Amino acid sequence: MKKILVANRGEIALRILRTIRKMGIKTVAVYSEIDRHSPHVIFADEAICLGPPPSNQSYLLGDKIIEMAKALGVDGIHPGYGFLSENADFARKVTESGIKFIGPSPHSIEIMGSKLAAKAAVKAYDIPMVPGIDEAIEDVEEAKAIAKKIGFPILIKASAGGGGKGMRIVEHEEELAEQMKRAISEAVSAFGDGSVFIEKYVASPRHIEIQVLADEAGNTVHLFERECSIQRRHQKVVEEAPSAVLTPALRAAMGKDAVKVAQSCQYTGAGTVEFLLDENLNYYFLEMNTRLQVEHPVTELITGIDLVEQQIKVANGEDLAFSQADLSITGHAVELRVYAEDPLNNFLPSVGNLEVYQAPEGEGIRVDDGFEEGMDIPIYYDPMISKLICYGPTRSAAIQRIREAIQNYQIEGVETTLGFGQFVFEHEAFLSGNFDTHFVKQYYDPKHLKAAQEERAKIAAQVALKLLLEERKNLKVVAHDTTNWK
Ligand code: MV4
Repeated sequence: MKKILVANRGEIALRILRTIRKMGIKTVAVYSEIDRHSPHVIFADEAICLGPPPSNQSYLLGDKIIEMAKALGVDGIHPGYGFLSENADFARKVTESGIKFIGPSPHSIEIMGSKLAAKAAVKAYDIPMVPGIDEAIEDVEEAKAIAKKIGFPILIKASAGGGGKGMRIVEHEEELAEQMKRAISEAVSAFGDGSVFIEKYVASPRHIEIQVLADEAGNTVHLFERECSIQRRHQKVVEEAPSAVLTPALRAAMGKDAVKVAQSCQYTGAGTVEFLLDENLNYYFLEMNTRLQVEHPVTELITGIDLVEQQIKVANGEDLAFSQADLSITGHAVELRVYAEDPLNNFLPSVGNLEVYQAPEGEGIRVDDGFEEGMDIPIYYDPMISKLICYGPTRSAAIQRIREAIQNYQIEGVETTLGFGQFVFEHEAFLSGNFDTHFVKQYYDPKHLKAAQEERAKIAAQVALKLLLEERKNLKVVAHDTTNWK
């Protein structure tokens, strides 16, 4: 490939463009009117305006992007994450127009986009699944019988759902009919597909996902796990690799199963297989994400592999240059998503101007961002400002480094999740590795940040007072000297 277009914005567009350039390939950016001066646009060799800020008039205009790509002689399109990245129709149209889609086939995207189709695909591969059913259910009496068999509490899930949308917990038989009716109507209005199914509810799971890579020749490897349990309302906030709780044997078993999941849909490129891990370290396949994930950098830091480079090589028809035996984990990486959100005010988006923006620098610190000082955070898109990723030889070294990096990260003009991240990285449950997906709900209260803020204000006041007193002393000396000096 000689020229690649990145159909995305913000930090991920810039991160992908950097690898494309590193590979000696020409870069094309796209942007909406409000992103005209964004770093990803400035960085690229060429850039195309797609239209007004709303996504459906810019970054979601697949046909327009393909048309522009053809006009510029682009031979590959990278969709990043979000927007068009998991749109099978877009992937198909890109390929049909003679351009390489840097991602899996439309077939893989379609199968894994439906939870029921995914369950059907992996059925023959002997992958551990949460007890439940693998077909859509409509009849309430039938649902009751199944729920009684697997035991309450159960979870009703939408087949087309994702990120927790359309999920309902049912604790008792009496609520089932009502909850099922709601789940179906929610699924119809949100996804245009009312198929729901039932699973046993795993009460205190960890969210562990395995990164996989596959080439067109059928070589499939895994790049170990990422721990993503620290999230609020299905939005991940802190991720790390490796997980503090996986043993080498468990890691190998989950890795092997993730590879099988990828093979079940003839997967190519980079993908992520999600598992739930219960308190007894039993794991269950949940779903597969057919895109590059936000948290991919932690995997890059512990494996030394540039995942975007691998995506491009695979899309170009090249075989993977390494096998499973060549891969190993070195050190530990932690990531904090820095959102323009107010952790003191229920994480409400806090858009505005980045009056001060200074990212930390140093050994073992990586910041993936797409904004600069003075820029506005637009209201139209996801409010993530950047990802702060720190690496160290051990978990505690990586955590120590990110705590210092957070202190050296200066952002003013908008509220951010930096302080919230500090709360996580100082929390005993996080430090001991003894946490699950309920961490935020269980431990976080804005009062913790308020207390930390007041403590900082107190120290600042004391330092200011000390400086003032010293200055007064100095002034006195000067005044005294002056009077005696003839
Ligand atoms: C579950 C579960 C418990 N039991 N399935 C949430 C999003 C979607 N990917 C699947 N999710 C869950 N499925 C069973 N059978 C709990 C969750 C879940 C969750 C999973 C991963 C990370 C964070 C989560 C937060 C709440 C619920």
